[in-house]
Amino acid sequence: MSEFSTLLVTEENGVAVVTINRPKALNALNSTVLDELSVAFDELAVNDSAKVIILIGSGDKAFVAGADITQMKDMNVIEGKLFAEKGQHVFTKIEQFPKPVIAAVHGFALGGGCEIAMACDIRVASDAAKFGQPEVGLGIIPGFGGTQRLARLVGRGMAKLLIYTADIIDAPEALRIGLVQKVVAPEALLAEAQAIAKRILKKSTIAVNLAKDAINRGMEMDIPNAMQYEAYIFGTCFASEDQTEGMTAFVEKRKPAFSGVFAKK
Ligand code: DAK
Repeated sequence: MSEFSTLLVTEENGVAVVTINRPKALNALNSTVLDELSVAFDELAVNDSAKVIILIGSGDKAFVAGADITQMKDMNVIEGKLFAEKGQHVFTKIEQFPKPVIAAVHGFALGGGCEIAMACDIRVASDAAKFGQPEVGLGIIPGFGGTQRLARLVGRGMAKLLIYTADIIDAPEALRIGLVQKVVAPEALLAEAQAIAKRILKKSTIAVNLAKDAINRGMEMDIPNAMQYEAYIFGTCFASEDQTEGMTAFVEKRKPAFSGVFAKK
């Protein structure tokens, strides 16, 4: 992995942990963080040993307190547009990343922080996590996909309530509305994300990654096209050794030993 000034990246037993490491600025997303996230995810995409990614913030106050307001404050129109394109590009890269990405959220996940968590596949929160889209209070709207991803995750009415009021909600409320999938004690946060990663790692990597693609792309289609796409992806699974092994192991009443090899039988 490259050396980064705003990220820490570790990898162990198939799980890479990407830590956004600007605790003094509550891990706010400036151009450097966005550039480094882009490089880190590019490198993890081609790193065969990293099969699940966990994204977390450093320090005990914030996951990410949003885009860096001090950097944005004096941007002109061109700089604002370039910053938005950079952010949207990175968030889309995470959303479409060919492996599962789990956000582990402790403390503030505001603005771009909530948006980057929403670009991940699964969100685990500590019971001290706080979520919100405060942009309208800054004279802007959520611009890293928030108006789109929040509405898709929690429904239009709830997304409008949160975005129009800029209300900050706590972890139990985030769980209730479906913004996060699990809430645990702060000290258990990383362990819980790792436990989920471990359960995913026991399954066919090929099937898991294809399921991500089918869900993500299908959600952008109408039902007939999405069903057709699902059938196409389902068929693709039959080109993998994992499909043969998974079904053979079932018939032989043993646990499967997946190779992750995508090879035509
Ligand atoms: N940017 C830069 N610095 C930040 C920051 C941020 N978003 N959030 C916090 N910090 C810095 C503070 O300035 C402070 O720095 P020092 O004064 O110590 O140097 C340090 O982190 C600690 O923060 P506080 O002293 O404020 O800590 P508190 O516990 O009192 O308050 C807080 C925590 C999270 C409630 C508060 O810091 C806060 O309200 N932060 C701002 C939250 C926010 O509004 N976030 C949303 C940002 S808007 C775009 C696309 C997307 C976006 C923008 C553009 N385009 C399409 C162009 C996204 C926008 C956003 O994310």
